[in-house]
Amino acid sequence: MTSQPPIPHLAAVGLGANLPSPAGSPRQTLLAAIADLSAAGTAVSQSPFYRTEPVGLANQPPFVNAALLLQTALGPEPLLRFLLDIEQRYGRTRAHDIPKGPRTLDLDLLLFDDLVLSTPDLVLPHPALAHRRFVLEPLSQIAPHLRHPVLGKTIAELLTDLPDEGPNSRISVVPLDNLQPQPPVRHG
Ligand code: PH2
Ligand code: MG
Ligand code: MG
Repeated sequence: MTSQPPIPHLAAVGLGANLPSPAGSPRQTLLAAIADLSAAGTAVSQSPFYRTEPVGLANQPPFVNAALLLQTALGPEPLLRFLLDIEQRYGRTRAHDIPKGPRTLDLDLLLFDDLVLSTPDLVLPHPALAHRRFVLEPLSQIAPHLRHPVLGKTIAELLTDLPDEGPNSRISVVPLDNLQPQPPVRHG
C-alpha cells in the first residue's frame, strides 16, 4: 500500500481585532496573523479589511474585520488549535476576555468544508456566522457562493437576508482602503 496525499479541506476563517497587540495596530495584527496562517495551509483568497462598528458591547474601539479562505490538510480540531495558538501569540488572554468585548485578535473558524459539528470546543458552521454583517460582508467578497450546510443558503443570500433592524444589521462596515468620510449608515 502506498499512502495517499491528504485531501485538502477548505476552511473559512473570520478575523477581528480592536486593541493593539505585540504586532502593532489591529490592522498590523491581522496582517501578521494572516502570514502565520500560511503555516497551516494555503490562503486561496483574502477579503479586504473593513473598519466595523462594534457589535454586542458599545463602549469599545471600532474593529478591523476580514475573512480568508484557507486550503488545509489539517482537520477541524487541529486547525482550531492552530487558530487559538495564533490568538495567544498576539496577546489574547481568553481568561480575562469580556464577552463581546475588546480583543487583540479573534480568529473564528466559520466553515470547514460542509461539515456540521458540535462539540464542547467547536461548533460548525460558526453559530453567529449567519447573523453578523461584520462577518458576512467580508466573506461575501471572496466566497459569495459558499453554502451554509445547515441553512442551505449561500453567503450572498445570508447577507441579503440580514434584517434591517437589530444590532448586527445597520452597522457601519467600511472597507479600510476607502476610509473617506462616510454618510451615517445607522438608520432609525
Ligand atoms: N467581535 C466581537 C464582539 N463585537 N464587533 C465587530 N464589529 N467585529 C467583531 O469582530 C466583533 C464585534 C467578539 O468577538
Ligand atoms: Mg472567537
Ligand atoms: Mg468572534
